[in-house]
Amino acid sequence: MASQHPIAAASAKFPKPADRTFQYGTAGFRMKAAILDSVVYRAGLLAALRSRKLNGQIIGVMITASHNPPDDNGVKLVDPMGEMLEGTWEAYATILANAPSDQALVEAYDKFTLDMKIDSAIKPRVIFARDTRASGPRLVTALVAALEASGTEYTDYKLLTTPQLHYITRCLNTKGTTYEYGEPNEQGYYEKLSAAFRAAMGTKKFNGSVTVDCANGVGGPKLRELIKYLPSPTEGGLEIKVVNDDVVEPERLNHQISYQCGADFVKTNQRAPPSSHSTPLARCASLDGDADRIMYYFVDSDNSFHLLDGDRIATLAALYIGDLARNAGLGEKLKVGVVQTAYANGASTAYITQDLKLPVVCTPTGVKHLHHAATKFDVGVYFEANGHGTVLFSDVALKRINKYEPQSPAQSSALDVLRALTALINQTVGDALSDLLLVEIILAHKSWGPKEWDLTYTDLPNRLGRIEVADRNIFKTTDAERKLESPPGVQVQIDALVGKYKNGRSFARASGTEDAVRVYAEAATKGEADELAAKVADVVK
Ligand code: 16G
Ligand code: ZN
Repeated sequence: MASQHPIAAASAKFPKPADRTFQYGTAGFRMKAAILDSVVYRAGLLAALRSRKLNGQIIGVMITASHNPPDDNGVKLVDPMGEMLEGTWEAYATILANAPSDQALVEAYDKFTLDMKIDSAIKPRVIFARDTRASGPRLVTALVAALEASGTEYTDYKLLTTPQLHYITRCLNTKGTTYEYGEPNEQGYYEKLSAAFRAAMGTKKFNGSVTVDCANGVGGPKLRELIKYLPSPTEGGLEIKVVNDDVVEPERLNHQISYQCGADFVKTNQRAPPSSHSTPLARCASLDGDADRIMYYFVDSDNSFHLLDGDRIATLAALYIGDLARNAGLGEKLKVGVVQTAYANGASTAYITQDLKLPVVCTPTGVKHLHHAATKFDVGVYFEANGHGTVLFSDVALKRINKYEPQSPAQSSALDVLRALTALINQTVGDALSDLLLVEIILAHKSWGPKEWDLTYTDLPNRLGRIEVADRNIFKTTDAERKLESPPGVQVQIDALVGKYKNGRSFARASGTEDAVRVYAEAATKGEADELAAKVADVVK
């Protein structure tokens, strides 16, 4: 018998569960960690192919399941500029993951090499990292086996937040070019953020503290590390109180019941994690399990809870950056735009278009869609309501900002802050740590507490529901998920219902991560929003 192909030989150690079909979805592959070994092995092969196809540029691989429970895990690929894997390659990932045997896997791998004219002489290069889940080290073994079987040069960055891996990927691929992004290591990340933070802060002093719930995930130790690089509260710096940063017991991660922590807990339960001990009007924030999402919140003097979600961060950033651009004398030269999804509260959209007078684009759910749309503006602010987002500065915008000669001291100081923000804000992907510092800088410069921020507009009451259906795949949307084109006739019924409610708006879409359909509704009062959601759910069932 001929000796076995190294890829098949290594694959035999990570057999594919016969009864499973896998799909590279909006956030890569994600499922129970126990059945993920073959998927990670095969994702490693795809990373090697992708690197070869891009002439040996470095591809990132992140092992994380973000806000999911501790016994889940996942894997996703990062493209050379730190962006998410290009859409067409998601299908290749799915094909490799589902190859029924080791031999079929080698055939698919060889076929991709041939079809895409990939030069096998090129040495692939891959870097990877993981979050704090207990299954991480085991899955790394599967990944390394794939990288070795495919002749890939690799570096293990161990524990990182997802955005840190995106950052390092971009740094490595731009090193020595005019687009150099930073030092390609964790320390370089903290140094870049802290230098930008100090520059943006200028002589401003911080008022009060911010309490950050780290979901007992990788964001905890990384935030503690970042704090070491930031100006201390005694120097007028920001006081950051870290809570829920226990990564020794991985089962505490994102825990909604006993340990009550994380961005999802806050959004779902509309209350602060008990450990944040929030006092009236104190700033609080929660991260998710891999620190790419952040939610702010506070309790008012009457103890009512107020969530400041991704829509709020987007509007705050758009307001402030728009003002800075005008004050720096670049108002006409920097077109600021905001990208949202259908989940954005209608009041936030109205505020952006009517008060801030900025354009809004709506895209389907999933960071890659928002990110892509944001690149079309000089300054593209994008956030999902769930707290994932960032602000992108185009190359043209960066040149204008960096070259502009200020005409007055006022222009000069606005320009300094604007320049600092272009370095403070992670340009690769939404980053909870970078977003945290951004929000704090803006609030400090505006001398705003959470209440003033909250008062910029009033959210329309809304309701999000989850409906189990026989087959979610029959639900096909159009118009950035705001309308259903299939099943036929359903949209007409939704429209008729919406028409009966003041400020009514509702849509239904199949979830990309769960076997369910989500229904969102908003209306003038809470009772009406609940009623509309329930009626639309009845139509969908
Ligand atoms: C994924 C997406 C997230 C989106 C969510 C929607 C990324 C990195 N993550 O987690 O942005 O909000 O899916 O989930 O793109 P759904 O399709 O189940 O509603
Ligand atoms: Zn996440």
